[in-house]
Amino acid sequence: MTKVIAYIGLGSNLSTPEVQINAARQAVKDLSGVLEHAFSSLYRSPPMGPQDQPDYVNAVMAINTDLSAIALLRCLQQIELDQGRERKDERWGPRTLDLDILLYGQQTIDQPDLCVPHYGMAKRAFVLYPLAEIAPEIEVPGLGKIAGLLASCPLDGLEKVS
Ligand code: ROI
Repeated sequence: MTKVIAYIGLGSNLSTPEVQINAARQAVKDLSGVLEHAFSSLYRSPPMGPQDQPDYVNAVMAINTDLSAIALLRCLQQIELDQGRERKDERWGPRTLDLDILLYGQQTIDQPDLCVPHYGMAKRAFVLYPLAEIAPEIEVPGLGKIAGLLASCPLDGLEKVS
């Protein structure tokens, strides 16, 4: 089966976020049908959305995979649950772990529970900057080259932490 490079956004703002991100990285690496291709630095940023929650730690991971996009999504959702993610009613509330498929090769996917490229990525510094660090030449389907996206995305308090 053909391998695809997929990009995953990782985020956490509860239960020692760095620990959550590193554990999630290992869990993704342990999936069968997945090889790690690259992993960005960790970045800290104030919450986008409700402000009465802790700062987030974010990173982006590139993998080489023969899992379908939906199979990958299900695996990522299981990792979120394994790391104590609770689905609350509050929109944009704090979370132990968020794993989003940002890109899946050059494919555009529009399904009820999976939208790729990720719908909010062009406006999110905490996604674009780590992505650009590991894929400076990447083209986001429908949105253009990463350099152009970065140029119109303010840092919004994003800082590299490691
Ligand atoms: N804000 C930041 N800075 N980082 C995130 O990963 C993040 N994730 C979210 C919301 C609540 C939108 N805010 C975020 O889901």
